[in-house]
Amino acid sequence: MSEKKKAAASYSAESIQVLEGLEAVRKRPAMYIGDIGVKGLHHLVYEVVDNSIDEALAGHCDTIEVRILPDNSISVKDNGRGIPVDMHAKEKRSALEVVMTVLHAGGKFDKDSYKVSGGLHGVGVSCVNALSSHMRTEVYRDGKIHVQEYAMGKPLYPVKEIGTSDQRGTVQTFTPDASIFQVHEYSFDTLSARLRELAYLNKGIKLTLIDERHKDENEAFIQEHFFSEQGLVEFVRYLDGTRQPLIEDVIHMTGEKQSIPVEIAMVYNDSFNENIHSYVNNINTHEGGTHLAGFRRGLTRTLKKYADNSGATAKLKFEISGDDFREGLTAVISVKVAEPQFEGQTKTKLGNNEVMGAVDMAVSEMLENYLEEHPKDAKQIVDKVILAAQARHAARKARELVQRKGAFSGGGLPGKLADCSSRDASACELFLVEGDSAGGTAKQGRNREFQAILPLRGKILNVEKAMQHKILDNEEIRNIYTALGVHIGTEDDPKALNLEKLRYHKIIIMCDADVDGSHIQTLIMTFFYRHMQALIENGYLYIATPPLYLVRKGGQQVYCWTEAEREAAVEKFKAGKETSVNVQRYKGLGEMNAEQLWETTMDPSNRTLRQVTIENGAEADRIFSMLMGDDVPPRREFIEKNAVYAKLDV
Ligand code: 0RA
Repeated sequence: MSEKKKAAASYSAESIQVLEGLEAVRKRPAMYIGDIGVKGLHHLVYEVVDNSIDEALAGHCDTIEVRILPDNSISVKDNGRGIPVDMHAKEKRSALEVVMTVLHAGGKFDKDSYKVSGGLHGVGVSCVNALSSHMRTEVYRDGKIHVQEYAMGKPLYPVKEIGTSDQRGTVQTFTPDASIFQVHEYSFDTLSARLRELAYLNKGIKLTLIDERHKDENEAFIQEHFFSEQGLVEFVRYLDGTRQPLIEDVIHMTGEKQSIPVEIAMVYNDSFNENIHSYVNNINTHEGGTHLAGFRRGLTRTLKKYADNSGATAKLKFEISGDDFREGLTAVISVKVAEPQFEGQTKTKLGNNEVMGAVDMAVSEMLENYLEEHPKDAKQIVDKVILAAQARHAARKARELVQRKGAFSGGGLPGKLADCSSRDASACELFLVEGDSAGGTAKQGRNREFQAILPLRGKILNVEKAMQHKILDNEEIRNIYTALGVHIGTEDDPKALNLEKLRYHKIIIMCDADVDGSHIQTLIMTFFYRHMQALIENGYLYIATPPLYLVRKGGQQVYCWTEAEREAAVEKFKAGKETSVNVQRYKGLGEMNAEQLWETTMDPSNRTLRQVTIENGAEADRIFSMLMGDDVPPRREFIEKNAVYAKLDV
């Protein structure tokens, strides 16, 4: 510490902390909440809800209600003990005011409670306050109601008593500062996916989401309730709802090793995918980490030992690999770590080394018991693992074939690829186009300097239902790999991607704006989601948005992307008169000529690309398995509800 800083610290640590809190957060919001876009906006809600979840985990609260108010303000109400409002001796102001205005002050009034929740960045409610143009906290405690309001984190008046009540709890209402955030509208689906996840991760808590912006046909606000009695067991059932289970029961394991609580629920299905979702202190660790590594180790070792002892592997001529034990596995792992170290690009990778051994030990012990007690399930699992190993063996041959064909050693790009001339991947775009005919139009319309075109024939393989070697047999999929320039993975890690070899940093799916096109778009997205997830996580995958209508009158014309735009264009052309306006509905890309396709859909200065992001891993997994699986009714329901080709921003 410098002399100057030391002096400042001894001068008055607290007051400096306050200044740092408010101003630093507003100056560099992204440092505290990740970003100032959609994610950051929603993160504010999670931060506030996390405080209520902590209160519930401490055993003092069982109901949390989140409201989206008509102006996109948020209100979070819980029935906990209420934030203390008494005077804080050292600070000479109310404890509530300290909690609301001092960075990281949240937990320090309650030394007994073991903080396990706490948002991704663990910044606390004062951070939300600093980033809100207005915030109001109401505390119901000891028969009284206290309130304080803030503007941009600064109290508007000292905490005051405004009445009496026999209720208990805290109500936090905040309006995100419109001058800080790039977006201002809350997504019901995003909030509901998170609350559902929280309900499963923390059984016994009643969570409600109410949207006061919209009413249903009975004039009631749209709302959804989330409550889980069995926690992770139900979570896994929900995730695997449209898959065919291999064993009847969900395997549930809870334990504590080295004071690290570990809970795991897992089930095997007849698919070929691995779906493991891991959480640390209720945070989804997308990038995995030591807890996941520990789980994999424990699972592999225990299943291998059981399979070897049962004699099932005696006749195999090759080793079973780790992946084989996870094919068709859906699992949720939840650990609670007192001082988590988050690493990785998006700070969602657990770094604490001690957690690896703890989870490994917990899994080994509990799974061994389970297998001994459930020999029928154990046999099903072992049979499946052996089948997976045999398929992997076959897949290796297919992979070697593809790699030998030279695609990965520099030459041999697919014949159907119309490549661009630039070799600067960061500037290059690859359009994956539905059908040869639209592919031809795109080739004519493109800027060949940086835009490459790969036409895809009809419906590409549904990877959700195909085994690995079938996937590599598929010509369209091989063409995608070779055009992109990435490897198919190694035997150790079949999904590993060598992104440094990627030839285009924008991969743009361009399909017809009709039901077939939406299906093809979803098939392609499923392929990327299951086999090239790193590419999505790096923000390289996009969807093109061709216009739905061309509205014409005389020499004038307007392209329209929505019904509202079409109506407005027709109105404008009519200008109150009874003249005829020509409206052309574009059903397919083929109805546009090269120039139109360029103008509306491909020209970077004019087009709209939708970036594919994974907002909620668990929800994305469920949606893909449902959309691409065998179970038709839920798929139809989802498509009807979401008009899937208009919006699938998973
Ligand atoms: C610290 C101490 C106590 C309550 C809370 C924090 C608390 C914080 C939040 C934030 C949202 N809802 C909350 N509910 C409670 C009270 C300690 C006591 O009464 O002894």
